[in-house]
Amino acid sequence: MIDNNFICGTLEGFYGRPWQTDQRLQLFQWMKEWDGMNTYMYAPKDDLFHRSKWRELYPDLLFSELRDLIKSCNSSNLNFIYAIAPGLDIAYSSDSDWENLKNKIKQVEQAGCKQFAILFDDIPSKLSSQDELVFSSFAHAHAEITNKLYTQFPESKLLFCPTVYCGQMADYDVRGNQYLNELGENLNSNIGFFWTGPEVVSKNISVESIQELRRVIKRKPILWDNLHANDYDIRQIFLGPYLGRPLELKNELSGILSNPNCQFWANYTPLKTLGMYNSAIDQWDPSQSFLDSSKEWIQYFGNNEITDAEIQLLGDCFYAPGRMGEYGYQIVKSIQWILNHPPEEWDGHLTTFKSFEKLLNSLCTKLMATTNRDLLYDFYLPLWELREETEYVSKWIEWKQSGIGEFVSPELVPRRQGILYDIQKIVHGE
Ligand code: GDL
Repeated sequence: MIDNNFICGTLEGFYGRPWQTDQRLQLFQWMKEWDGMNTYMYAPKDDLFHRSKWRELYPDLLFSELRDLIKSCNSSNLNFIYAIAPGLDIAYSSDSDWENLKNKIKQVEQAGCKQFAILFDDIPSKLSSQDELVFSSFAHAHAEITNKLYTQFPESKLLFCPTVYCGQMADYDVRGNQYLNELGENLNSNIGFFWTGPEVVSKNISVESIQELRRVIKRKPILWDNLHANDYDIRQIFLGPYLGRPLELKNELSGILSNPNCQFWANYTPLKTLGMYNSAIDQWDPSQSFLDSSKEWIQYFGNNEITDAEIQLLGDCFYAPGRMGEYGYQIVKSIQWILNHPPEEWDGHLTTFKSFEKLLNSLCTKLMATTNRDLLYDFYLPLWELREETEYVSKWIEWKQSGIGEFVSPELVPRRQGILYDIQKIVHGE
């Protein structure tokens, strides 16, 4: 049985261009149809009124858009959580900032929202001299303002994101972290507590790590899961399934919200498989869940000539942070072999590479003709780069097989130049 009190869903909480209204409506439609998903949290870092201008009320047009969004979410039987992120410049001890915060929440409440979150991630972690006169510590300020908000809106659910939100930020000493211990003592125990795992982007999360955290914060945390987030590296995209979290982890958590790729259309499989993970009882097979959900994902590709094999190739190449799908590993292995061995030893590796190249090219051609242009643009950068690199290898193979002269790069336009690459060369070497 799925626990209906377990929060599970999507968190739009990345840096970069927020999703469009029609994309969010599509998301609600998906989540309504899927098992295991019940929540959407609105926290786009670059909604001006969520973070930079948190004090200001939404102007009329944006307010009515937000109201419509909340309505659609609720009518899909999903919980809508509105998050506010005042931490960049709030004066914790100021009465006027308290009024600003209260008024903003009241405004969103009038739009029909009943659940809120207050976020203190990625902010300056030192109190101003004015606040130091009133609060003994950063945790004291956070607990006090969040508890006050909780008391002010007794009908609403409230979640809290700390400034230390992963093991790494606690110098991997969660038990000894003063900020977390103080919050555990002082933050009202009915307030939800976000955590991203051992790292900001946690490849794996162990049951023990969360048990340790629970003892410190005195409640079950909600996982703010950045597994599929890609806002920190625009050249990557993650299409793989929900993985690296044992099923038993759910017992230690009060919820999981996935903060996924900025590119909306990349998120079908990551989110669908999170719902599947939440519904799973005693067995979890990420690769199988990927295969199952990608069969449904294909209908959104806007070209019914695209095949299962092409979608799987896409997923296996762009799987998860630091991980590829099985086919991705085979391709890399074959390229490595080819580059380091004479042509007479290439055998099956050449076949693997050639069939990969063919599949990739046919996928790209079909995507170019898709009627879902937004989906195409979402995949453009990583796919384009992969295709260029593949073409390069292909030309090198041709040259090697011909046995003639020097290898001449087939690149027609210069790539990977500019200030970023120059700095990287100096810092990290060639
Ligand atoms: C973060 C940010 C999040 C961002 C993610 C990945 C949290 C709590 N905050 O640190 O907004 O999308 O990293 O870059 O994760």
